[in-house]
Amino acid sequence: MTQFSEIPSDLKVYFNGGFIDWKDATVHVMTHALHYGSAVFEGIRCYKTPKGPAVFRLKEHVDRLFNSAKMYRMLPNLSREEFIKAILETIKINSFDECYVRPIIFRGTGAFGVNPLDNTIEYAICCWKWGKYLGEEALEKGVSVQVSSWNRIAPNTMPALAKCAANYANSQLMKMEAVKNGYTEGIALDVSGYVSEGSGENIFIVRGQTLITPPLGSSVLPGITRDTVIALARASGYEVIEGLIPREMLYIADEVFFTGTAAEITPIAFIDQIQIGEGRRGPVAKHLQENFFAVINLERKDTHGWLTFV
Ligand code: PPE
Repeated sequence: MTQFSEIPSDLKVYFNGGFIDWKDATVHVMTHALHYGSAVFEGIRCYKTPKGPAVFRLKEHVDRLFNSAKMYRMLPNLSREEFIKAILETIKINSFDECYVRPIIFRGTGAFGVNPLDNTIEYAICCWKWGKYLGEEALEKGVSVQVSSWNRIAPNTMPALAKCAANYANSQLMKMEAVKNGYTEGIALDVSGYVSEGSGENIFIVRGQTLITPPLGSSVLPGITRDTVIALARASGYEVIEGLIPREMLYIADEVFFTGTAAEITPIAFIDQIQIGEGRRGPVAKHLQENFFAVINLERKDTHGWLTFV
C-alpha cells in the first residue's frame, strides 16, 4: 500500500493522450468504471539498472492490457506501440530512476446504466515509487498467510485472464479477511477447491526438484512474473508443472512462494500457522530471486529481451 501523502504532488499523469498534473488527474462521479468496475489495468515495474531505468517485460504487460480490453470490448483508440511509447514517456517526464507503473483503460461518461457501449473509453498512466509489496523483510524472511474463506472467481462468471478492476472485489475480500486475521495475505482456492492464487500474486510450490503452479484454468491471472519464474526455473534445470494443487499439498511442500510484479518473488513461511519447510526462504526461492535480480542488475545476459531501457 502507498499512502497518497507519500506521492509527490508534482507528478505528471498521462491522461487520454497528454500530460496533466497529478492533482488534476480526476474523473466524474458518474464515471461508468466507478459504478460498474469497467476498467482494465496493469502493474509494471521500472527498475534502476547500471545503464539507467529499464522497464521489465513492457511488451507482455501491454499485450495483457490490450487482451483484457479486448475481452471487455473496450479497446482504446491508440495502438499497442503508441501505448508502449506513452508509458516510456511518462517515466521519462517524471525523471524516475525506478518506479511502479499503473496504466488503466476505463469506461468513462456519456451514458449511464449497466450497458457500457455508449460510454467513453479513456486511459491513463501513473507512475510512482512503490516499495516492497508484502513488507520490507518479506523477500528474505517470508510471509505468514492463510487459505482464504473466499474462493477465486469461478470459470465463466468473469474472465480471470483479464486484469479487470471488477476481479479485485474478490481480491479485496481475501485481503481484508487475511489482514483482519493477522496474516499478510490470503491464498484463494478455485471453485473446485484447488489452489488458485493470492489476492495480487500467483503461487508456486516446490517438491524436491519440481515446481508446481496452478494451471490457467484454476482462475489465475496469467502472471508475467509467473512466466518469468517458469523460464528461469527451467533454465536452471528444475522441472516445472502447471498442474492442479490440492490445498493440503501446500502444507507439506518444501517451499511455497508468491510471484507478482509488485511482490516479485516472496517466500511463504507459514500457511494457516503451519510451518512450510524451514519456516523461512528456501534454497529454490533464493536461487530464483538471485537469477531474477541478476537480469535486472545486468549481471546476467537478458537473453529473452525482458528489459526495455527508458
Ligand atoms: N494474480 C493477481 C490477482 C494479480 O493481481 C497479480 C499482479 C498477479 C497474479 C501477478 O501477475 P504479474 O504481475 O503479471 O506477475 N498484481 C499486480 C497488482 C497488485 C496491486 O496490489 O495492485 C501487481 O503485482 O502489480
